[in-house]
Amino acid sequence: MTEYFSKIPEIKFEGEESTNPFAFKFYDESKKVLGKSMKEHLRFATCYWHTFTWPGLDPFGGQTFDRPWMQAGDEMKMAKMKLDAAFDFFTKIKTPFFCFHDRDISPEGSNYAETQKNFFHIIDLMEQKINDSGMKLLWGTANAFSHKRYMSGASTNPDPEVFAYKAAQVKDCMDATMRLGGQNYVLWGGREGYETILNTDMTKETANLQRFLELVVNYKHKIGFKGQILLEPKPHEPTKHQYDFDSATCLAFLRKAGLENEIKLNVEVNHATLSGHNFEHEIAYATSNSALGSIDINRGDTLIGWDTDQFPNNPADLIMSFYFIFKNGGLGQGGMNFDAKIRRQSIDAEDLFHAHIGGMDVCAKTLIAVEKLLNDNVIPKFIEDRYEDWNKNLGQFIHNKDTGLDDINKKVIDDNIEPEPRSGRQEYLENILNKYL
Ligand code: XLS
Ligand code: NI
Ligand code: NI
Repeated sequence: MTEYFSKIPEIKFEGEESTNPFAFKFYDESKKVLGKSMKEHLRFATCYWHTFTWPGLDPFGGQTFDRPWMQAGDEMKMAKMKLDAAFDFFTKIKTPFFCFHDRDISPEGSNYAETQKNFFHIIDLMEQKINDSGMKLLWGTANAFSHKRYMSGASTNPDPEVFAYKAAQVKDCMDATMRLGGQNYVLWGGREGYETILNTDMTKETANLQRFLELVVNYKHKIGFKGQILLEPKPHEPTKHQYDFDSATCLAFLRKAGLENEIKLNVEVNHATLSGHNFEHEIAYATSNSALGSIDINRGDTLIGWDTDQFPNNPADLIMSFYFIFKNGGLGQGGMNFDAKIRRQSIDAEDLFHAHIGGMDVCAKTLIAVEKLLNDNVIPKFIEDRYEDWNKNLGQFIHNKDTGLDDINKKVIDDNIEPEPRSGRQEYLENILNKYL
């Protein structure tokens, strides 16, 4: 048993006036908002990779964290110590869910059979911990991007052996996710993209990616996995051109493959900003196409160009995304995974708690704001009214399947149509939104 988090108490809700840094100020898990408890709406997950595995690297510097399970030595012993610490953390922070990659929880062996043995050994222990603690698994995923075998991609690698290796990993990880009661299975492309067209057959690579997704969906049905399969868009990092650039690109890919009813999206804040959109655009796109599965919550830094994966700290960044999520009935089987890491100077055990407490409070505060926004109905009503004329004669005429371009042309002349420009009222709406923050 590791003592790493032993000095930190269980985190409880104390309210806005509390000065206790180890207490929630806004996240009151049983508080009812929009008809459900905060816990049920927000469905928070702690992620295993950034929180317990990431050693504090940046592009110019090495490890800064010195966790007991990061020492040299018997790797399986370290993996078990990490598992103990992780469940200790979960039960104190009380995110109801967690997420993991296969390689976060157990080390590679000298061949795949040994890797598989290591993995299922930890899965057995994890299953026990889940049963004892009541923690739930939001999603599992396979890491097919860190090892050098994946440097030229996994399912888009020119070498079919690499494809096969990834497929082997994903099969095991899907089995484990199902066994642990996982509610989703996530596929983040990692290196599914390319660096230079000089050495790349894009047609072949994308056909192989499609084949891989088909294999995953077929296997889901074969084993009777009830969770959602989710694709996580990201525009670049690691590769220059990712095939899963953003929500629109992923959806176009899924539709071409005929898999749009089988695979939904796991949308991440910092990936949205890296793609030149923002999170609310990505969420609005996903919800308007009934494709939102789950979200990875974090933030980037406008002054740093890479995926800094910081914890969210500003409701203004999230409010419109939450608006689209909760206006559309919430996250369903998905959740909010803190795919976020503390800064590399935040080296203490308690820093992990400050980060999660802050992130959970910011999301709770945003949810409360969205409840007011929806109940006051000023912004939703404004949007509805702005498109109101589409319910009237002309709108219906345009949508009538018997109407042609020539009929519309004739109508413009016959009815002497002269559109009057109308204000978009952006500043007025920004002032209204400001009231809720
Ligand atoms: C990386 C991704 C990754 C996925 C899981 O940028 O966000 O963490 O969520 O593989
Ligand atoms: Ni990310
Ligand atoms: Ni992510």
